Amino acid sequence: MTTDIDNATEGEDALAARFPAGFTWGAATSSYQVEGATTTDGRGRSIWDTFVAEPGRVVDGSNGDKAIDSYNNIEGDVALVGELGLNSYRFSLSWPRVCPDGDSRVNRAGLDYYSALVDALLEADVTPWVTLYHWDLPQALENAGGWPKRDTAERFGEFARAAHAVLGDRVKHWITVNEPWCAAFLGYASGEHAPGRREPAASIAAAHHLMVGHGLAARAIKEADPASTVSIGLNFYPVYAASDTPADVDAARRIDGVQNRWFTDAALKGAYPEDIVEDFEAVTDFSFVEVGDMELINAPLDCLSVNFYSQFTVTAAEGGAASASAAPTNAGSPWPANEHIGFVTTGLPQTDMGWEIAPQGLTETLKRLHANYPQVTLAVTENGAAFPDKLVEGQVADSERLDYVRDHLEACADAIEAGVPLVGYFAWSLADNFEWAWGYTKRFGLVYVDFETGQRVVKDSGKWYGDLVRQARSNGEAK
Ligand code: IFM
Repeated sequence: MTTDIDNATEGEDALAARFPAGFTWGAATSSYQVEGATTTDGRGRSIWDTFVAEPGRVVDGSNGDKAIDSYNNIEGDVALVGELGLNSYRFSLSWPRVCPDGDSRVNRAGLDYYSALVDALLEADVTPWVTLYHWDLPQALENAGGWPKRDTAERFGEFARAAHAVLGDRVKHWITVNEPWCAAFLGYASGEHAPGRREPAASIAAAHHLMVGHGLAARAIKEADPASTVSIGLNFYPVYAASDTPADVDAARRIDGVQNRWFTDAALKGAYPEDIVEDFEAVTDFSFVEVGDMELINAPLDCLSVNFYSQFTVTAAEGGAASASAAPTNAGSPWPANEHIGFVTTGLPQTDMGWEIAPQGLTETLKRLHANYPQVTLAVTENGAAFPDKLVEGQVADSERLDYVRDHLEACADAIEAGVPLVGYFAWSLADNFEWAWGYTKRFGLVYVDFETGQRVVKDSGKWYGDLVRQARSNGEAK
């Protein structure tokens, strides 16, 4: 006779067996969301420090001043990564911690923190994956015009070089820019993210300069260490039309184009998709694109980092949520050409963000990316879900998150079996943290954090993920 628990264990063994030896198993965080210590050891001000201080920008009026205090807790956080059995950890560098004024002056104390984190990870046999830009632009660069200005991209290339000069002997996996879609369009078009500007034309220039910055950073890292793995982190969503009317089908084309093809085609084909260029021409003349930019953006990449959470269904008809703030998802309304596109729900279960749970969309996305860009390996560098967790008698029984992670890992295994060169999976996030404009109201962690005391408790989903990872890694060693 088997019990439910036996069945669950058999299911997990079977899932673990579907991943290849050497697979990267990780969890991810980002600097502003976890570090705190925003004025410590010479860190400069970032656009998020400014943004959160403006009334109404963050739903609970909170900020990242303390976050989950990871800056002062290297040992504890690395121990958690070890407790989960992970072989990799993805974190980002705070640019203003390294370059407080965004210029060539490097703050050695800031780099010392990352150096100590890297050493602690390596000591624990955990491979660091470092993201260079996860949205905390030095305020000094925003004061000079921000990402819509080309100079910001040049400064980013210098920052990448400086960071690599200190960490590159030990860090071999680099992600240049995380989710430029959010940085450009939520930051400069819908204004929901820092710096909170609502300037459609500038947002498209920002998107371009984020990609120029990506190219400059990729080149700097590859020049310094040709053996390193360079990647860019992009967020993908399958996009469906709400109906087969030509207007809805065109709405889906436009959202798919800006969300799934704009950055990927630039990085991996060296050209922006023509249909979206035509859409954007309604608001910009592209005079910010210089000769040689597309070749630079098309710098050889080793890996494409895939962040995946949900799917979109869109309509051109009245009745859908018309803007990012009203949308059931985080989908922005980044430029006037889509101001009549709405986002509709389809009845699927949703997370606490209101994001539909659609794991088969991850398989679909990975297969599509491999078909369109066969030259790179793929890694899922973010995947996870917010739910309103409760700590009860020392336990967080987050079965919905556990199911979410398991179903998305099944989706990854399906993609691998279909021939997709998927090399890794990072859960978002290692621990509950500051969820941008949602403050501390949304919990994504595998580890629960008491935001008052900083106490960490591994949730049931984290325990489950840890067991799966240990099983998969031991299978790999036996192979
Ligand atoms: O918390 C964010 C992360 O910073 C970027 N990707 C999406 C996550 C969940 O919203």
